[in-house]
Amino acid sequence: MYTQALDIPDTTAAPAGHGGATLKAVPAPASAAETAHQERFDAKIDADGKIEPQDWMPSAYRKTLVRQISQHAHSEIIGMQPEGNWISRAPSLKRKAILLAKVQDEGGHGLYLYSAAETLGTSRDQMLDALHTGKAKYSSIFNYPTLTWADTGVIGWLVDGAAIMNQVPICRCTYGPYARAMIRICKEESFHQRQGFESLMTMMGGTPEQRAMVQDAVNRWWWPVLAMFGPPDADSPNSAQGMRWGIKRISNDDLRQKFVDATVPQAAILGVTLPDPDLKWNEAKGCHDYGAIDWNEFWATVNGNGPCNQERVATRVAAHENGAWVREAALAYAAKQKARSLRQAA
Ligand code: BYC
Repeated sequence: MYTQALDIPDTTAAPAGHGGATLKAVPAPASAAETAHQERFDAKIDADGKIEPQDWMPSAYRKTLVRQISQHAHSEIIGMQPEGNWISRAPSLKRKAILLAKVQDEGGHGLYLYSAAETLGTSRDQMLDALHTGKAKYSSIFNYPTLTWADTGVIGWLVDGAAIMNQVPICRCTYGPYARAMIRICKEESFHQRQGFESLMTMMGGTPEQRAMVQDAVNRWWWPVLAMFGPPDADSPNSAQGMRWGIKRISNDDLRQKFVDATVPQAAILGVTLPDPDLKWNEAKGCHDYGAIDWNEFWATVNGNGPCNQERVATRVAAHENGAWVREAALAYAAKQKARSLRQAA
C-alpha cells in the first residue's frame, strides 16, 4: 500500500492448456463512465485546478497521495525525537520554551497530514501500523543522532530550511486537503528555520568551543540534508508521474540546487564552512557546483540501516503503547457523551 506497486504486472501465470508460457496482462477496457471521469480529472489537472476528497480520482493518484502524505506525516512525528532529546537539556529557559514549541509544532504537522491522508480513505490506524511494523518510509534525515546542543540549531537552520524548500511548492499541490495543510505547515517551518539560525548565530558569537561545536554539527548534517531531497532525478521512479499530476512541482535535483544556492550565503553570515571542497560558484551555469552525495549511505538509511532507525521506531512504538490509555479514555468519554445525547433526545 505504501509503495508505487501500481503497474499492471508484465506477465501473469498462463492459464492451463497454454503450454506454461506467460501471457502479457491486458488491462480491462474502461467503461464509458470511467473514461468520462478520467477526462474530467485530466482537464482539471491540466487547468491546475484542485481535486477534493469527494471528486472522482484515478486509484493510482489516490495511492500516490496516501504514500506521500503518510510518509510526510510519519516524518513529522518521528522528527520530534532527535530534537525532543534536548528539551530537558536546553541551556536556558528561553531556549527550552522555543524548543518545546517547535517539537509540539512538528506533532501538530503530523496530525494535519494524517487528517489529509484520511480524506483519501485510509485510516490513521492503518498508517500508524505501517510505520510501526517498518513497512512505511519516513525521511532519512531523522535517523541521524543529535550529539550536542548545536545539533538542534543546525536541524532548524538546515533540516527545516530544506523542508521549506521542498514543501512550499506542495502548497500548490492539486490535492486540496494536502495543499491547505501545507500552507499552515510552511508558515510554522519558516519560524523553525529562523529560530535555528538565530540560535547558531548566538553560539557563533560565543567561545571558541561553542563555535567548534557548531562547525562539528554542520559537518555531520550537511551531506544527509542534501540527500534528504531524494535520489537524483534520473533515479527517481515517482517524479515523472508526481509532476504530471501536479503533486510534485519541482524535481529533487532542482530543489537540492536551490537549497545549496540559498544556504551558501547564510553559511558565510554565520561564519561556518560547508564541508565540501568541491562547492564553488559556477559562473557559466549561474549556480553552485557541489560534490558527490553518498547514495549508498542514503539507501542504507532509507532501508532501515541508518545510525538510529531501530531506536526511532522502537521509541515511537513505545509511545503509542504507553498512550493507549489516553485513546481508551477519549473513546469512553465519546461513548458516554453519545449515550447522554441519545437519552436526552428520547
Ligand atoms: N527519506 O521517486 P522518489 C520535514 C523514497 S519532513 C526516505 O524521488 P518521490 C521535517 C521515496 O519515498 C520531511 N525515503 O519519490 C519534519 C521513494 O520510495 P517509495 C519529509 C525517501 O515521492 C520535522 C523512493 O525513495 N518531507 O522535513 O517522488 C522537522 C524514490 O524516491 C527520501 C516530505 O515528506 C528520503 N529523504 O519524492 C523538520 C515532503 N527521498 O515511496 C523537518 C513530501 C526519497 O516509492 N514528500 N525517498 O517506496 C516529497 O516531497 C517526496 O515524497 C520526496 C520523495 C521528495 C520525499
